[in-house]
Amino acid sequence: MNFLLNKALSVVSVLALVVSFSSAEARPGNPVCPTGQTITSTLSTGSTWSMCWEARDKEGIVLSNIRYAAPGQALRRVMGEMSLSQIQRNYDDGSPVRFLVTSSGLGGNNFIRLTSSECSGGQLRNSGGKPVLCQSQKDAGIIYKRGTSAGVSGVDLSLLSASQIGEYSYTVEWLFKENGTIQPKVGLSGSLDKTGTNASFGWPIQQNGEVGIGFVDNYFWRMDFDLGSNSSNDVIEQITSSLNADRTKRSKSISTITSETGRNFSPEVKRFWRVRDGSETNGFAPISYELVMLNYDHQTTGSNNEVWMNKDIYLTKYNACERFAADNSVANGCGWGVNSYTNGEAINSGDVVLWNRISYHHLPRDEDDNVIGMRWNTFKLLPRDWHAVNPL
Ligand SMILES: [Ca+2]
Ligand SMILES: [Ca+2]
Ligand SMILES: [Ca+2]
Ligand SMILES: [Ca+2]
Repeated sequence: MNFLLNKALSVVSVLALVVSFSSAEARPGNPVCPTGQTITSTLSTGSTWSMCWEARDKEGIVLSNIRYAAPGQALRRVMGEMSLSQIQRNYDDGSPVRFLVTSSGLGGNNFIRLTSSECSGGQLRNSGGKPVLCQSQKDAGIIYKRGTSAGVSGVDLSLLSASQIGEYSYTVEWLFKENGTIQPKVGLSGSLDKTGTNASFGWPIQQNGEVGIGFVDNYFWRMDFDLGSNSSNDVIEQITSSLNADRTKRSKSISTITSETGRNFSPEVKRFWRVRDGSETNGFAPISYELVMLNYDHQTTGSNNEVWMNKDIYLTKYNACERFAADNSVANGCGWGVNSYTNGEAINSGDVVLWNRISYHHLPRDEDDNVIGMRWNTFKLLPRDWHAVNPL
């Protein structure tokens, strides 16, 4: 009787949440997606991905309740919600900073209508009657190979959308791999929107001396990891592998991050971070996901003394109003961006959000005249001890 009453109350409270928050702020707590917003895909080895998708005016495509199952295993939640939460544009000539996600938005009218030929073999998903998302499977090549036996190959689940913001286009593609890896990518294309005459700030692209002005795009990804069945017991660890004084050995150390902070990657000590569950295991070790930096050769702190640009990642306690990494609405007492979200709250065994920034400096080439070939920027989320053996 108590159980039934509790269930009834929890259903009522879920309904109340759905009613009381706008869709942009709703916390996915219920694994049932709104009608038509479910994505499930079984890959060639038998791995399965399941999630909800939503088209928002600002962030474009937002994914929630992302769950993964290795072949023959049960679905386990990885992420509560994931979004491209800001694109910050800084021009090399010192022109004013732009926040493209909040000032223009990747969604709404800025979504580019996708055609069936752009989604060959896949399925187009509509928002407001417009095809904005292509769900498909793509050849991912060899997953592993050993000795002379045939290698094992697989496919990726690909979710792709494209947006036009002024002269530039941004293509966002999420890859979900057989082994549980998530790889979000942003592709810059379109046309240069700023030209000048001073080659110090760019690159000549016309015989008359016209210069394409360089710029840095910073892609901020917001990842509300919610590992396993409990979203409030996740732990962040920092792992380093440091050379000893005579540079003959490399020693690993692990530290738990107990309160909100911003951190920087370090190739020298191989510093990285993982989110691990506080209780669930693979039967032996705690399940976790690690952040794998890629394209770090372009990472930069940016101009204008922007303090939030001094860190690569931020780790914060979940707060529904903390939606954009920068230029967030400060109505209702919410912070402006990641630096203000990072205000000392405890995150040890809690509901954590990981913010990752990837910089890309575009120094124009003559080939950008008059369309820029796609430039991709990406990183990976890699399972660490999600399985006790290679699940494939
Ligand atoms: Ca030219
Ligand atoms: Ca958890
Ligand atoms: Ca905080
Ligand atoms: Ca979380």
